[in-house]
Amino acid sequence: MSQEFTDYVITSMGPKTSPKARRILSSLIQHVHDFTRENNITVDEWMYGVELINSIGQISDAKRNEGILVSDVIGLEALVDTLTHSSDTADHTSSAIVGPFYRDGSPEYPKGASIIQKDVGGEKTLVSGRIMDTNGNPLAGVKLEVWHCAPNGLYEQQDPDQPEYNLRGTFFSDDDGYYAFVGLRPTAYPIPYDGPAGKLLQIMDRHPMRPGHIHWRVTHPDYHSLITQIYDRECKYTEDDSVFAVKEDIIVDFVPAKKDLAEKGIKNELHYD
Ligand code: MBD
Ligand code: FE
Repeated sequence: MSQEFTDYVITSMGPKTSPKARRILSSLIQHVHDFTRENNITVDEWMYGVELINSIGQISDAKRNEGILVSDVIGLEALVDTLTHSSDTADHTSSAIVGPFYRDGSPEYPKGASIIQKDVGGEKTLVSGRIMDTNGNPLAGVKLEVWHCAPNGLYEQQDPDQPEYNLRGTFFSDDDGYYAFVGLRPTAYPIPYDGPAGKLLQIMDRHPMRPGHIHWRVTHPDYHSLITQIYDRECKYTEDDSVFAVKEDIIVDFVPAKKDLAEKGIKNELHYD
């Protein structure tokens, strides 16, 4: 069926459709029809796609957002993240994708506290720095939520052996904009690959590894928020991320901890403003 059929489908939308819905759905229908014609999609191939989409819904729950994961392995979340910020004028820390494992409501800790609720191995690391506006003025009372996975490659909600909200925390910057917390030096890990995202990776002959990373959500009622990640420069997957989310200015350098910290069992420090 030709473009005439596609136009007929698009113009079937009624007058109550909002302009935005009309624009986006027209474009979606156009692209999906073009894709289908270009690839001569058969009933069997279409059904394969339908089953893939259905399986994403089957496996997604609070522990596992497979819709995000499937987006991630085809670079869609990375593309949307970059597009969202493409017209930003102020010079700010780059954003990064939120990923499938954010949880609201992590415990609030005082400055410098540890988010490690249970020994799960790994190297203790002090992360500290200053939160500033885009003119370099320190910002007080900024809410900072951080989360990372355990060295076994699992976020707390995926792992029955970790306490609730392990390796997650909420902090507020102090009067001079400083924040600090103790976590683990993040390690490379495979994204879950036993579901539809894993199946796509397998079809594309790709590995599931992500570089060691810490997620950040930085918010304040009077400012634009920032969702980002940091990546360890020494991790080999920082050059080859399965979800295409690394940006140069959010690659960081962990340094060996100073003596007073080392005596308290802290191995590394990360200074990050
Ligand atoms: C993750 O931990 C992650 O951060 C992203 C973006 C995708 C999959 C797993
Ligand atoms: Fe992650």
